[in-house]
Amino acid sequence: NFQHLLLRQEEGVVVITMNRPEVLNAFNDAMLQELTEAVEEAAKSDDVRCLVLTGAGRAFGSGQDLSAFASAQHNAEAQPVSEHLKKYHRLLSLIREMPKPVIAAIRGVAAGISCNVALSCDLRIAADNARFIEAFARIGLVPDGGGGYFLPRLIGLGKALEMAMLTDEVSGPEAERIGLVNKCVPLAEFETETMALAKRLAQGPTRTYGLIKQLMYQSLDCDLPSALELEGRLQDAAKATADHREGVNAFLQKRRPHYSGK
Ligand code: T3D
Repeated sequence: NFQHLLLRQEEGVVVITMNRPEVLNAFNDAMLQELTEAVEEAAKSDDVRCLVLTGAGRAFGSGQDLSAFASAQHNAEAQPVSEHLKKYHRLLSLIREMPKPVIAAIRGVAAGISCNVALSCDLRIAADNARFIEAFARIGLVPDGGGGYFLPRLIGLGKALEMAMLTDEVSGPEAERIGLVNKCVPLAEFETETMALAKRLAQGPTRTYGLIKQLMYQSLDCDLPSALELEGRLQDAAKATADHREGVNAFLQKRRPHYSGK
């Protein structure tokens, strides 16, 4: 039972909705902690084969709750912000490392660290009213929550610097054009399209998706010989899955595969 999250599960998909709509789902400590717990549970559960992260009301999220942030700043015993950021880092690592797909579904604004939590997910679907804002420099901060890592890798260094320095809003259609999101859809179709994508992934070869995440994310940061060595190891693992055998059998029998996620 969560105070600041809504959870629902349907056909192997768990939808986690950040639920502080009165502040556009800004992160306070409690919501961050609950989200980390919910993501950790979803990562462990065999019944969950795809996770969707979204926001209640008119926004995905407005970043760190600035009222909580301001009061902490005025506390003489406040810990350094780098200590506080470790709590976000745990969430980001869980999302990247969980061996199943994670989708960020963005309607309305995604600002500051909420934007970067969305960027840490494997796929992003946006409504056409989405607004992505790397708001940090507006209040004299550098992009945190992995922004300096995810942004240039997704959209290239030039665009990353532009978003971080100018802090201008990027719309949903523009986000799709520059590769910040995979797909932008009309607001009226947003929920249907999100669930269709999530259910499609939940019916896929889950273990292989986990291996694909490992291959892509580790290859980004290593040289070609290491990437090819990694590819060999991961393909050995994929070859040993029940879903690989099912995929080949289904092809030979000219039928649709039924993947168990194993
Ligand atoms: O502590 C650490 O670990 C450091 C980490 C920092 C990471 C960060 O995320 S820094 C960036 C923090 N976020 C921002 O700077 C964004 C602040 N919000 C805005 O600039 C605007 O609200 C938006 C551009 C996101 C949306 O604008 P708009 O016009 O659509 O909505 P609004 O009217 O500004 O907001 C609606 C309400 O939400 C409003 O409250 P009210 O007036 O109705 O009572 C507003 O104050 C509240 N709200 C929006 N964002 C936040 C917030 N309240 C607290 N914290 C927020 N981040």
